[in-house]
Amino acid sequence: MPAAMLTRIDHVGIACRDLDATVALYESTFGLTVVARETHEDQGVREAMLVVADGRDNPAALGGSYVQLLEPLREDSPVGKFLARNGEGVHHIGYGVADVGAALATIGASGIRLVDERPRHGSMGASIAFLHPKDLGGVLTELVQAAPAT
Ligand code: MC0
Repeated sequence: MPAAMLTRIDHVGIACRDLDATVALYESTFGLTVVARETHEDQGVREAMLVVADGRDNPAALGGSYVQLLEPLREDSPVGKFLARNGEGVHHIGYGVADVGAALATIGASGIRLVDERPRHGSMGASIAFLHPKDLGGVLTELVQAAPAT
């Protein structure tokens, strides 16, 4: 068994049809605050990150935790296809790691299918990689190495 490599739940990614309406729902229901809004053309998605815990109270966790609301830019994108199949709901879980490249190498060697063979750019300057849901109990899983604190 490898040494524990997940440092926190970085975010829960939630697929929605109307980003602005869903942001308003999470703000009014939970008092959450949007800390970033980004469009990722390569992923076919626009998104909002709402902070749950900023991580300053727990430096060992190497980052904060968030709700990530995702609206597809196109029907043939990962979130567009997910919505057509399942409707709105939890799309993926993102876990914090100290070193996403090292985590990918260890997990890949264990036989889990990697969606991303190499880390790429994610929300808020993070370095990320996805693991295939079919090898992880039906859960699309993302590894997140947060950008260094400024
Ligand atoms: C697809 N499947 C899922 C799923 N998406 N299962 C659980 N959770 C999901 N989110 C299942 C389908 O139901 C299907 O099952 C099988 O996987 C193949 O799905 P597909 O859509 O027909 O096939 P692919 O191969 O085109 O796509 C699947 C794959 C893709 C996971 C490779 O969705 C992908 O590359 N996802 C990673 C990127 C992503 O999700 N980006 C959006 C968030 P059956 O049983 O019918 O075979 S971007 C983001 O979040 C970034 C900005 C960030 O956090 O920083």
